[in-house]
Amino acid sequence: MKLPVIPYPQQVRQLDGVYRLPEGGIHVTYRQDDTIAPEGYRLTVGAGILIAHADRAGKLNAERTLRQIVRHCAGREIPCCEIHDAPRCRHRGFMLDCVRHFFTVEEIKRMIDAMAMFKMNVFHWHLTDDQGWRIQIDRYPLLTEVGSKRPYSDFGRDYEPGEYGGVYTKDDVREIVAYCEERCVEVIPEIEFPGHATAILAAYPDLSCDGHPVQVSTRGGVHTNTICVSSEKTMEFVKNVLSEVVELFPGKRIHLGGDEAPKDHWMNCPHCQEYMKAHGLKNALELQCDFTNRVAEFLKQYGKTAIVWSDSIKGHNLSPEVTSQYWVGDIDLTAEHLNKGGRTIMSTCGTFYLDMSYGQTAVSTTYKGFETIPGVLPEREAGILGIETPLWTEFIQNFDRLAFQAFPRAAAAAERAWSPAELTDVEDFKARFKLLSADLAELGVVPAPEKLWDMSKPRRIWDALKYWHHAMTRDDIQKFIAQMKRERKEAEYEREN
Ligand code: TNX
Repeated sequence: MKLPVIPYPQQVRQLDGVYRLPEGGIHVTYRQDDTIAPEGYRLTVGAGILIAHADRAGKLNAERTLRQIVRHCAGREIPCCEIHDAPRCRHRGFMLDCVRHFFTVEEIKRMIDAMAMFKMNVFHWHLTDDQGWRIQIDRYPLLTEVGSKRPYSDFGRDYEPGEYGGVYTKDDVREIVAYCEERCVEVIPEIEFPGHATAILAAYPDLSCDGHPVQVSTRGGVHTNTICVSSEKTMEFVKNVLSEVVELFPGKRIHLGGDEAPKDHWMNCPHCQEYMKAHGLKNALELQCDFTNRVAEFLKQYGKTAIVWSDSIKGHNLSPEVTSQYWVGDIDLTAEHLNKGGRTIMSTCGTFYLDMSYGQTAVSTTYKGFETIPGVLPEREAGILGIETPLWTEFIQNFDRLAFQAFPRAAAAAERAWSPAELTDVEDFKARFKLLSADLAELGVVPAPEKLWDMSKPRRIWDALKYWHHAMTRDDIQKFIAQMKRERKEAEYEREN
């Protein structure tokens, strides 16, 4: 077996001899070396231990590697070696949905530690959705008072009685941000517009096209409650919210959501129709892109760029300055966005979604990752920033379940994003992961049992059926069909124009 390290380094040269761990703890000599790549390092284990790095992230990454080697090589001896390492992808992210279920600051910190152990460097924090608004915004107190609570929860076949809610105060946010900063992890907050907006509209109904009152949602799936994308009042709200958000997050990127935004309201809103005419927008897909472009333009003055889910590129007029995060649908659109000079983060749902059951997405599936995006010009491939693993929490009610869903798949994705593409032996990955799961256990993070990692075909089918039976009631299936029809209609708008 290889050295007990995940993600496996770019280059490992084993040298003769062993290094005996001294009784009083190991002593490391550090050297700053600007020729080393960002986040990269050189670790030499010989007569002594030497770490060379250009930046603080590189130093931390070297220490993460060293800790794994020291703890998991047998006995008090480690093999002498020289490691040259740097990430393949610069974006190695983990997304946590804190809306469908709420996780405490302490739980989030534990998850961040678990991710950072595998050199993930982005924490994408999903903070707003139909079922709750989870970040304090001083100017709009009703987002907390009304928008952060739902009367009960009813996801698929899981019914949880009793009011459910939670909100992160600005101090909570600062605490998470500082915690991530110490670990060289970028925090990307996600504030969803224009879809997944039911909680916003429950608090401020006049931000929708028709102003009808709605309630914070108690169920999953796609909701038609979108904000009105053509009204001044709505734009002012979006800007005011974001100007408080940008102050809290020192990172350069803000996620604007933008997935699953049904166009029903905009098609029936005289104001939206007028806006489309005035701005030469041919259909509602272009209208959504136009909205996103305006918000992205606003963020620019704060030195921030926007990220959106890949649904938002369907209008073809999204600015290439906005990064798209691919999760499902026509991959050609992503190629088109890249070829225009745009960027993408890969979160393909069948590969990287951690909320899927292990029957649907086996460890070996996540480990395979993706090869290339067909149709991308070679000179545009650098726009593929990396990989992110989203963890949606409709069916995840507590931290233990979170850990179960996340590991080992998040570690598999972390290795895919960091290590050389030629590294494809999933069995070797699993052997290393088994050793390292002791480190996770110390954080109270218990991975799924090995028997689930790669099940036989019949068991996978059975497991997938069980998942869908659990996730979907008859009512959900009807809603799902309605959504499919809606998407077909969207495709028609496009073809007609
Ligand atoms: C779709 S993935 C969503 C989420 C759900 C997820 C899983 C994405 C961008 N949107 O709102 O949680 O499916 O059910």
